[in-house]
Order: sequence, then structure tokens, then C-alpha cells
Amino acid sequence: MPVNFFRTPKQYHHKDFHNAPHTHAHHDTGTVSQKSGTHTIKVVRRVLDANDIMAEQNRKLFREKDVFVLNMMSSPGSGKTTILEKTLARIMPEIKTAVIVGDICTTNDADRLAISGAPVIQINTDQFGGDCHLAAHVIEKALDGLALDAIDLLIVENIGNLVCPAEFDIGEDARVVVLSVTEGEDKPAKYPLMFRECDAALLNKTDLLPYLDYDRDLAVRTIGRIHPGMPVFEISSKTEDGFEPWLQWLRNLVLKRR
Ligand SMILES: Nc1nc2c(ncn2[C@@H]2O[C@H](COP(=O)(O)OP(=O)(O)O)[C@@H](O)[C@H]2O)c(=O)[nH]1
Ligand SMILES: [Mg+2]
Ligand SMILES: [Zn+2]
Repeated sequence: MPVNFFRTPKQYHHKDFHNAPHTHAHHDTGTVSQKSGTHTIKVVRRVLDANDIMAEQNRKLFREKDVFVLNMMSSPGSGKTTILEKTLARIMPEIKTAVIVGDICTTNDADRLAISGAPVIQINTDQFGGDCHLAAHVIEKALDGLALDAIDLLIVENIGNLVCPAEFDIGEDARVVVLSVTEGEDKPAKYPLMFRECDAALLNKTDLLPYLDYDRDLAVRTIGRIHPGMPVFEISSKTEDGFEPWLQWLRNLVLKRR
């Protein structure tokens, strides 16, 4: 019996299916047989275990080097790169920062972020299957090009996607999700795992609120229900409104590490 991916039994978490052979060509799934659902799930578990092991290795290295690592996630276009452009301009040189940025194609974001003077590494996943998230082994490869001794903070701009990046530990210390007001207030309810897994949310593009019917209170209430107590920073990366509380939150975390 082939596995039916559209009728997921409750006991199987979504992420067990995520690396199934049909979706992620680069993963170690060459020996997978699709004949038996049980067999497939076993292999997928092994792939995820491998990611966790690699993530722990990354984390150990970051600790040794006293580097704080922030994983920034969101859907495409919510403003991650713009937030980082403005953030880097305001926290450097006080906090020595480097960025790893993931996209399927192009070095557009790396080019934008390099203007800050921060070392920037662009990962393009089209070379290994067009993956829609960054896995721990990809981060480990990217570290070859970075002098960890010279930085206090490493920010990873993950690939635009509200689903699977939340499932892949990359060895980070903290996670933030960006949600822009143009995406609709229902997105936290639709993608709860992302909001549960993060340590802070940035509600971006608040400068556009006068032009939208966005229910800001509902969005904030929903996030609070999914992840009670998680800070929600309401910002505009266009005007830099609301930036100081977000930067203070970030600075505190990095300084605690130093
Ligand atoms: N009005 C407005 N536009 C923004 C804001 N932040 C980002 N944008 C725009 O949204 C688009 C996508 O931003 P980008 O930073 O590339 O998003 P990313 O895909 O998440 O990295 C760009 O055209 C930005 O100029 C904001 O706070 N307000
Ligand atoms: Mg970007
Ligand atoms: Zn993915």
C-alpha cells in the first residue's frame, strides 16, 4: 500500500512526512521503498535525527565561539531582508554581526545586506533540489566562509516559508517569525507551529495599516493564544517605527551570551 499523504493519521506529526522522497530530493532517501508506509516513516525519522545531531554540533561550535545565533523565518516578502538592513545599520558596530541568507535562487538579498559591511553568505538551494528550508548541514557548510571568532551575532535569514523552516533545528539560540500586516490576520491560526516554535514575533509593515482592513488585535490575540507570553514587536521597517524594543530584545540576548 502506498502511503497516503493526504490522510495523515493523527499520531504522525507533519514533519514525519516532510522529508518524504517525493518532496525533498537532496535528503538521504536513495534507498527508500515507497511500498510500505511503515518503512518510509522509519527512514524519515532517521533523516530528522541526523538533522538534530548536526544541529547540536553547530550549537556546540557556536557556544565555543561565543556566537549568538538567531533564526529569522517568515513567508516570502514579509520584510525579513528589509528588517535586517535596518537592524544591522543600528546594532553595528556595537554588535559584530554576520548573516547567512537562504533563497532558492539569486544573491539579491546578500547584495542588499552586504551594504551594511557585515559578512554575508548566500545559500542557494536550487543546487541541491530547490529546498524550501535551511537544514543544519547546510548551515554547517556555510560556516566555512565565516570567521566566527570575529562576530558576536549570526543571523540566519531562512527561506521564505511559514511551514517547514520551523521544523528544522539549525543550532540556533533563538527564533523570530516575521508576519506582515498584508498577509492577513489569520496566518498565525493557519500556521501555528511556526508561532509555537518561535521566541518572538515581528508584526511588520504597520505603516500600511491605514490602507488595510487588517484586524491587528485579532492577530496579536491569536499569537498570544498559540504561544502565551511570546513578545510581539509591532514595527515598520520602512519608517523604523517600533524598532527600539525589538533591537533592545535582541541586544539583551546577545549581551547575555558575551
Ligand atoms: N510599506 C512597507 N513595505 C515594506 C516594509 N518592509 C518591507 N517592505 C517591502 O516589502 C517587500 C519585501 O521585502 P523583503 O525585505 O525583500 O522581504 P523578505 O522576502 O521577507 O526578505 C519589499 O518591496 C520591501 O520594500 C515595511 O515595513 N513597510
Ligand atoms: Mg529576503
Ligand atoms: Zn522545506
